[in-house]
Amino acid sequence: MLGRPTWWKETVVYQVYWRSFFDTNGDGIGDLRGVIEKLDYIRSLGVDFIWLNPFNESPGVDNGYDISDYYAVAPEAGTMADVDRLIEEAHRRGLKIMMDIVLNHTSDRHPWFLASRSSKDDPKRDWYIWRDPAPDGGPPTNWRSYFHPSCWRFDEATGQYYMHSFAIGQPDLNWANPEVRQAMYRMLRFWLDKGVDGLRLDALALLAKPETFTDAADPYDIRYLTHNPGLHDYLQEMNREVFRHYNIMTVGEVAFATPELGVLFVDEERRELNSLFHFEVADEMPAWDMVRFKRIQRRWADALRGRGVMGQFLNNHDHTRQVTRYGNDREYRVQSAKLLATMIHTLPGIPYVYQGEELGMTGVRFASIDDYRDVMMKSRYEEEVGRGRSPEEVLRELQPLSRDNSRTPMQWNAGRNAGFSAGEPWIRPNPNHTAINVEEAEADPDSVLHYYRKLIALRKEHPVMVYGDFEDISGDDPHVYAYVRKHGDTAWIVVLNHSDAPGAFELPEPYAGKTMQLVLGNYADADKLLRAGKLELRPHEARILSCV
Ligand code: TEU
Ligand code: CA
Repeated sequence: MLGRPTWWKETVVYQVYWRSFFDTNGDGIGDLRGVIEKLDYIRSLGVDFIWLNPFNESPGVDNGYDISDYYAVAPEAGTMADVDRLIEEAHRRGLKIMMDIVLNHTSDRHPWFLASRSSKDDPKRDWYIWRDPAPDGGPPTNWRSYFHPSCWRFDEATGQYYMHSFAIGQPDLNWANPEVRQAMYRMLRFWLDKGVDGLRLDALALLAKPETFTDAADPYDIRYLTHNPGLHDYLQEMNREVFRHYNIMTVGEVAFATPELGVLFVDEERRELNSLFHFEVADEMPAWDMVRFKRIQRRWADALRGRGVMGQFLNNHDHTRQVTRYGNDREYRVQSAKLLATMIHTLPGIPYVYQGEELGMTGVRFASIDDYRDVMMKSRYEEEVGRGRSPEEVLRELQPLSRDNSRTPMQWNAGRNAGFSAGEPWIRPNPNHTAINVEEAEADPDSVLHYYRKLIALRKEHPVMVYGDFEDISGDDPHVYAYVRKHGDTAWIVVLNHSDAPGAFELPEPYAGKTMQLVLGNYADADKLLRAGKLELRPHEARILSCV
């Protein structure tokens, strides 16, 4: 169902949020040398690709997504020599490197923006989005930013507002200007010529701005910031000018993508991107809803069948850890983490593992807003408290989805700072690192970690996991999810009981009564061979069965 065989369709990606991964110099911030030191660990998982969050020079307003020099490495991350060595050492181990590229905005300290804001006549003025104040002197429109009540910031020097879809320190570039586009293509070639094997393209849906700058009926529904006319012209041009000249994998971060919109980005015939992330789950589905999740998967599978590919993930550096948000991180943490992994790795698409997910790491609740670092959470907190609401109540409300849930240090061992740093970490470690950590997980044959290794290894042996067609056979059952992946003579049935209660699943024709072999399950004592009519399932039980 994933069309013609291609290397990047067969990959598994491991996301490294380097500033929280491993600190080698005791400044409390993870670094590129830390990634190099842990390459053997990463390789031991069986993954193919490492996605590194941005490591370019940046004032750090949004943890590196505000770039002030695309050609320089942030000093806290390391040096250009470290990048070169990381690429080399990764390649030596058969691992590929995916860079995270921020195209929509720069830092407000980037020389381009400094020039742009200096005068209305500056040649770089048109590189950003400047507008006159509204007649009352206020912002040009009522649009919100992802992080702030308005996406407009008044600039005294020239008496105009600039647009920032994210933080105030992240002014949006004007992609309608061909000079901006060429500058970005040049930058992409620079990194690809270094040997980078893949690109994760940040906030891609926002590149093209609305055609008219008028108030939105509902400013909170920020879809107006995305999918505007011109976007696909830019992507086709980017592909012509850059992507098609390299043997790379590209993945677009596409907010508010529906299957209908999504196919426009990844349809192989259109030659834009290889794959995308949609956010129908991570951003748009606040709490776990199995029926809704199944529909999302069915709709995407139907839209992309034979045409294109998507990434499968439930968490990343912007979203609360999956076992906490969607599973049960208490009584069933281990089984639940394994069930979610089984699902992500057996649904059609390219699976992504976010650092620490392979340990079943959980979200965090810090006692005070001062322990949080995330610019998005902090500015929402200020906005709500500024309205006169109780600070405690606002904190409680923001904690479950704070982006810091996934940004606490990687838990290497039970020791000081989870083994992450010898210094004072930039963000506090999750106190549960004493029980949940790599060292413990290595020693326990039933750990989430060992399960991930088995799951990832399976993909290398069984093309059905990559190329198999997908059919949901569980209808709208609110707890049990069952589907078939079929490829040539191979038919796999995945059965998942996403519930704290036992469940059952009756296999439909033509599978009822067939003999099946257990490929992998998350309960050690599950039957290895069974003639299945009705399957009895324990809480959070996951089984991959193969028809024999
Ligand atoms: O996120 C952009 C984004 O569009 C949102 O979908 C994201 O889910 C948001 O943070 C709400 O949860 C990207 C990066 O992943 C994020 O870390 C950056 O802050 C942002 O772009 C700006 O560069
Ligand atoms: Ca460091």
